[in-house]
Amino acid sequence: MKKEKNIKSTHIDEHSVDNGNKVMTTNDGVPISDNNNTLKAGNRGPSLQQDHIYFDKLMHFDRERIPERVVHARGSAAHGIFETTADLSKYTTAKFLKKGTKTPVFTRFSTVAGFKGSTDLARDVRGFSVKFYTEEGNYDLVGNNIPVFFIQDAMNFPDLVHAVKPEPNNEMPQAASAHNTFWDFISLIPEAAHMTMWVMSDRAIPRSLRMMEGFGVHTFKFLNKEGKATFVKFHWKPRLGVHSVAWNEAQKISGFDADFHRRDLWEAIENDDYPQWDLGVQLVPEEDEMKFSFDLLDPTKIIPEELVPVKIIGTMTLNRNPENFFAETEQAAFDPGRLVPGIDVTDDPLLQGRIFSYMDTQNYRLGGPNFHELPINRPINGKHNNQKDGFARLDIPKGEVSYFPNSKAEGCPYHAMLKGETGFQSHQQKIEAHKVRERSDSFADHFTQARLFFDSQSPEEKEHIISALSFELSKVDDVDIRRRELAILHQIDSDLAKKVGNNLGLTPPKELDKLTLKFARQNHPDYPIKPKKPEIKKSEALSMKVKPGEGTISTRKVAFLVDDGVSKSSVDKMKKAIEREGAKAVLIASHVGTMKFKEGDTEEIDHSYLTDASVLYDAFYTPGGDSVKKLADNPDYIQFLNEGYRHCKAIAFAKDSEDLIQKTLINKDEGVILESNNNLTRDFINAMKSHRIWEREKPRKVPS
Ligand code: HDE
Repeated sequence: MKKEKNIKSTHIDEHSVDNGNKVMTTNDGVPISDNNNTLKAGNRGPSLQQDHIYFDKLMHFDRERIPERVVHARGSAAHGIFETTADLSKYTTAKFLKKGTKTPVFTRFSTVAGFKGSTDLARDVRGFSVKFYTEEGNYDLVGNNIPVFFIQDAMNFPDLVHAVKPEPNNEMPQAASAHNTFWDFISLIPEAAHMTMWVMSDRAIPRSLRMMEGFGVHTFKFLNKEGKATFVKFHWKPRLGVHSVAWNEAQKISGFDADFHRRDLWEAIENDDYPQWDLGVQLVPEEDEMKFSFDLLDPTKIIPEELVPVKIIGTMTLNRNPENFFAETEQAAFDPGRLVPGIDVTDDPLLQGRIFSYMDTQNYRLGGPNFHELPINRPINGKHNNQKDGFARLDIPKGEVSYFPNSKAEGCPYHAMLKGETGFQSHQQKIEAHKVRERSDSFADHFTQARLFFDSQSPEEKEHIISALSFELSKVDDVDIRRRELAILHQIDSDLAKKVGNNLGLTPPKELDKLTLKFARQNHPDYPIKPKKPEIKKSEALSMKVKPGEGTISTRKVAFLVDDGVSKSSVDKMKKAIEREGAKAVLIASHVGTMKFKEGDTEEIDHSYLTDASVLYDAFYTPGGDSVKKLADNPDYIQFLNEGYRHCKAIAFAKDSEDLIQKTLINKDEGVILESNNNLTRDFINAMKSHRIWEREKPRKVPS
């Protein structure tokens, strides 16, 4: 993996503060003599009002919090570089997309529904925001890990968010869509059907932020030097493949380590295992806008990769953790309206609505209009305009001129056009229209792509979707809502609806509910409208199973289940083999501290069956030695293995483990590697490469 550190700082280093060997001061730089005691009248007397040092400290403390993001409140981020590897000059003038250009980036991943302190492993969409600090200003690609959205028009966004967030009367449940109000809303708007399928799939419970795709979601436009537009969809493809955990596992991880994804990202970067994604684009010539069975402006639709292939144009490498979470990750202001010359928005009504909200939210959250001057948000090429004043202004503009046109500052700062540069240009699209509040009937096909997604999944993935829908709808206590959603599912796939219905004790209605139809007809008076014939019925790219990623085990965490008396050679042989492939071995024993090997050597152990949990690891190995007998009597060890098996992970045993296996609920299969029957290291690594042995779930013996 590439080990190049970030190429150009984003003004952040200039602002970083080093307290090393410095005297403690007040905010005005006055040295402090005592940071333990307030000023009192006598050492047992009342505090004095003149204690400006205490007031200085508490005034700041009382204002430490700023409003969290209304959505995407919980997130983690990293710095990195983006390198363009393709020639795009035919399509866009964007300078950072010139082949060979390296651009610093800051990338923030997030969940949507939970509060800032909620768990990482919620079933949810993940935000995937990238700020490119280009030579022509900041470009933000503010996307998600799911390529479509629930709604088509920005007007419905606050309602969607209110429905999914904890309910207003009792503020429950936290970071979960499995409740009445979410499904009430979703079951009334059939346009949500496609995204609902994605959110109920394993995409919504990623194994790692480093193992998920990213999508720009909307169709955007590239503009070339002639001003010609090309429609473009953006895709981030992770080098480590696309992987998820099991739902049962996700719920347990939330308890054992609510920071699981944040920690994983942080540790990978600290270990120089830099996460990488390739950026891909789907390009559609302007004249082909109407060529498809779906509308390119509808954010509930993808362009199947079979129709327009994804062309890889560059690579992003995240290689530096933030120094300070608040100053960088929390204060980062992403906005789909941060565009650079050569990239423009389309008329997608959701995208159009986003252009207002982000700037507005940042004005509020970051305390005024000068948030651009915060180090994390500053463009590297500097900003020059006549805007002035406002809360927390950091820049000190020189001179008497703050207007344009002017003669006193020789017309500066000048329009790009005045000196032969083009500057930012909007696409000169012709518009001839009436002002209406309406929805285009080309947005009215709500089920074809939901079906395409479901039909493209492997049998195991389909089972997971059925289980997720059954879980969520079981938590809905209003039978009318359950029935309404079942009617929507029936439109997608009757077998899917039947199976979910069985778990709810309901027969799915064949027709959409009267209320659903009523709301759909508010947008489309003639609803349902006969959809156009789809171009394809299956798309391989939509299945995580069909897309095995790189088949790598790089950075995977393997638990070595040991105890005093374990054979060092048995440990070392496996350790060497998996480390060669980039995986990490973590020794777990019945106690932390010094552990004795059979051969007499010792090792310091940081993890025990008490402090760690099976769900935090990707695979398990039980080395040989005298430890094997001890482990057979250790219920925590047996639980580790049973859970690992339940979650379909690769499990390997050194020789003489037969009696021990008898004590577990493990049934031998291709993911259970025995030194006595297999090529231990090779077969274990291959089993790990397949990520999970999902087939194991069917004849499952281990309870939830
Ligand atoms: Fe957002 N969204 N959104 N959104 N969104 C915000 O902006 C909004 C939408 C997305 O890492 C907010 O700074 C509206 C789609 C991400 O800091 C807010 C609409 C997609 C992030 C906002 C949408 C997204 C946000 C809250 C419908 C995927 C986190 C805090 C018109 C393409 C950015 C903030 C970060 C954050 C509004 C729909 C992605 C309130 C009005 C579609 C990744 O402005």
